[in-house]
Amino acid sequence: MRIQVINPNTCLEMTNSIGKSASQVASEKTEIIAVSPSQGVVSIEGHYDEAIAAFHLLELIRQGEQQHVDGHIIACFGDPGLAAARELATAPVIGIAEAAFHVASLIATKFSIVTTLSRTKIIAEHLLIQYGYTHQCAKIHCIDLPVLDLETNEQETYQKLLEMCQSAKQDDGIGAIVLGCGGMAKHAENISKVLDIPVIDGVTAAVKLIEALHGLGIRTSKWGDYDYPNQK
Ligand code: 2AL
Repeated sequence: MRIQVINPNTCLEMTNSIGKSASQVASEKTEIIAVSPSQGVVSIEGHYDEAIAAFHLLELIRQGEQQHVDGHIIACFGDPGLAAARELATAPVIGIAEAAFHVASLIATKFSIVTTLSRTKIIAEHLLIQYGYTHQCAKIHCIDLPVLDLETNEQETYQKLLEMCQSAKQDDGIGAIVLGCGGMAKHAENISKVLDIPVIDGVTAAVKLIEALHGLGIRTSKWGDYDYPNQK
């Protein structure tokens, strides 16, 4: 099977690192196609960025459908354009925030999120409400470094992430940590090993969820609001 992993920002380094993380967990028979838009925003750090990114992402979803991919992943923690993408797609579409929340909720009664900038916190809060996970999320922590620092300043961001995950583990009364950015995927395994607590990254979680849906032969419903957009 083929999974299109879309980094909705235009940062190619991040697209490559997300693709690598996805490939590491994909089964032997799964091909990961990591893509990003050529136009849009270089990182997604607020509502405006999300709106621009969602517009360009939808074109990539359309292209992926034309290439008959078996699933799409929206690899940004705000899950931008998710419902609209599902209208365009017959293959399943999964956002990395919803994938991470679903998986974390299966292995812990409570989790905390460690994300990037404080201004993106509200986006995660809105998603928790929308997906029905508010009662399971203890706290949202922000490392307060720009998204692109995950590529350009890898060591410092890793250290900050590690420290924040450590205090979340100690203080929040949780059983798992969710990483709140596509660019953090590469650090999940290490942090989990060092801190000895499940650290859920949405990119890898989404790969395994898409593989599961594919195995079950389940695709996006075209009955109801996820039907193709009305022709005008
Ligand atoms: C993100 C993400 O996952 N990619 C990006 O550009 N911005 N979200 C975030 N909260 O940092």
